[in-house]
Amino acid sequence: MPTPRVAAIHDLSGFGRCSLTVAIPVLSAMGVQCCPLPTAFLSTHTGGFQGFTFLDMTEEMPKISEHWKSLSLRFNAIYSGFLGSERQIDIVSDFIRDFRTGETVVVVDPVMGDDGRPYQTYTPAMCAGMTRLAELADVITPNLTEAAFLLGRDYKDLPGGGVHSAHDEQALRRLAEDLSLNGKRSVALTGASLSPGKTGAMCFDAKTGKTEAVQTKFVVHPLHGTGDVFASVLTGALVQGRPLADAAGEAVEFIHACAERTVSQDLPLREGVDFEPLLCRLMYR
Ligand code: PXL
Repeated sequence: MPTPRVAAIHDLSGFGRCSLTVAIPVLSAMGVQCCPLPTAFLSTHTGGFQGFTFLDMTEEMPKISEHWKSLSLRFNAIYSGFLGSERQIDIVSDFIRDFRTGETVVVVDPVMGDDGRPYQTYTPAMCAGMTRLAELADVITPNLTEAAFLLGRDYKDLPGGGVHSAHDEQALRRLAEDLSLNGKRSVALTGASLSPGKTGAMCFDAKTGKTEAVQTKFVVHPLHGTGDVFASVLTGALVQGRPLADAAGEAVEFIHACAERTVSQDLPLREGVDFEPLLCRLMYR
C-alpha cells in the first residue's frame, strides 16, 4: 500500500504538546505522511500559559491551498482542529470541497473549549462557524463541552457535564447519535465515562449505524492536549482502513499509557502528555 497522506489543518504551538506537535509525530509513527497546513503559530498553547504570542495564518492558508491544487495533491484524509480566526471556517470548508474525493476521510475535531468554557481565542462566531464546518465531516471528535456547543445545549444538562462521576450510558449513546446528524456522520465523543474510574469514547459509526463505547482506566488529572492525541491516533488508524471503534480503542489505550507516564513522573500538566517515548507503540506493522 502506498504511504497514506493526511492534510493536517491545526495550529503550531511551539511549546506545550498539542495540535501539530502531536499530529505530526503520531501520524508519522503510524506510517502516515502528515502535510501541515498551519492555522496559527503560537509560542505556547492557550491553556495554562500567559502572554503567549499568536501569529494568525489566515492570509497564508488560501495560497497554500492554491499551490497544493496546482500540484494536484491528493489526501487520504483531511484532518482539521484548532482554528485561528472566523474567516478560516470558510477557508477550511473550501479546502475540504476542493480536495475531497470518494476515498477521502474528513475528520473535523471541532476544537472549541473544555470544562464547559470556550478557549481564550474562540469567539461565539467561531463556535457557530465550527458547527457549520463540522457538517462537512465524515467523522467528528468532540469532547462534552464541544458536544454542548455543537448541539446548542447547556453543558450542565449533558450526561456528566461539570461532574467527574460516571456518566449515564444511555444518555451518552443518545448524545453520540444526536451528534451524527441523523446518521450522516460518524462521531467519537471523548471524555465519556461509563463507570467510576473509567473514561473513553462513545462512538457512533455512520457506516454500520452502530453505537459502541471504548473504555480505559481514568487517570484523574486534567492533562492538556489529550483531545489532540485522541484525534490524531484515530485519524491515523482510520486511514489504515480500521473501523471507527477499533481506531478509537487504540487512541484511548495510547492516551492512558501516556497519561500514566506523565502523572507518575509528576510532570507539569500544562506541558501535555509525555508521549514521545511511547510512540513506538503506534508503529505501523
Ligand atoms: O488542545 C487544543 C488546543 C489546540 N491549540 C491551541 C490550544 C488548545 C487548547 O487550549 O490552546 C493553541
